[in-house]
Amino acid sequence: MKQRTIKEALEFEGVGIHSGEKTKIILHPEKEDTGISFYRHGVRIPVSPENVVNTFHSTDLGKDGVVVKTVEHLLATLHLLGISNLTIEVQGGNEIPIMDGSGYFFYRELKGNVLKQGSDIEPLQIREEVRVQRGDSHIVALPCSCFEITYEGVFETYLGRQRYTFRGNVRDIILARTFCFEHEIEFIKKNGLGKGGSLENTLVIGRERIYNEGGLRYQDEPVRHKVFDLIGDLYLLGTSVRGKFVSYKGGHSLNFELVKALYEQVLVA
Ligand code: P76
Ligand code: ZN
Repeated sequence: MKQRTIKEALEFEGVGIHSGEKTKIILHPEKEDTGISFYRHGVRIPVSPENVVNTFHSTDLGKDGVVVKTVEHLLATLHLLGISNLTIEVQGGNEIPIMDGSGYFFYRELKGNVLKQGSDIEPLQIREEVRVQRGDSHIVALPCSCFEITYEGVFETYLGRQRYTFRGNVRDIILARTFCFEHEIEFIKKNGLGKGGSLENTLVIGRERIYNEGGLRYQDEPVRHKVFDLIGDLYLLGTSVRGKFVSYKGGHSLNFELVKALYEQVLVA
């Protein structure tokens, strides 16, 4: 697989879902073998499991006291496009703009701007089964030359049990928005999170109905979004991944446990 960057700098502006602050990000092309990093207040934060500082309701990176929150949706879009060399400058707030809650805006602007570079990059190949578990949640990674992700969720609402498998068609997940349950909002707000959350950027799910006008974009939109989140968290490894993944009720913390286990395998190899 060829390394990729973008043809020209691109900007996005919007609020952070958790901080509520307005932030501008500028994506800059980078040379081969640079990798992906965030850049804020003069500090470069390479995308790596070593720089993860939080996984509670978002995946946040940090280094030398500088933090960039909620990187997962942008990373998922970059992973899907195979963009491997890029600097993301973060101005104003410290959180990646949530846009409409999905990867759609990032994907729409980036898609026609991908630039293939000369050198190859080896995707990280799952070579043996890896399993992480916490309580009744688990994620299994299995060897496969494919990239396939299954997510199964059990929701305490009329949504019930949903299961979805992604087999590579970006259109099937790119519009899936982040979501929250009405009965969780108070707890989330008490933790100082979700300050930028609204019906413009989040699917708000009540016990009996969806609050957003227009309803769902896919009948199983929440599990499609969970697949999207896992694609983003896997890109913390810094390279595309090849394998089959099955997540049962996983979230960012368990995704990160898997990433650490895979990272250790790469380090010893
Ligand atoms: N999101 C995760 C995710 O997508 N990670 O990548 C998540 O845990 N969130 C994001 C949304 C937050 C809660 C935490 C949120 C959003 C909206 C509101 C509150 C919290 C609200 C509201 C509102 C309701 C009615 C009227 C007006 C505003 C998960 C999905 O994995
Ligand atoms: Zn998400």
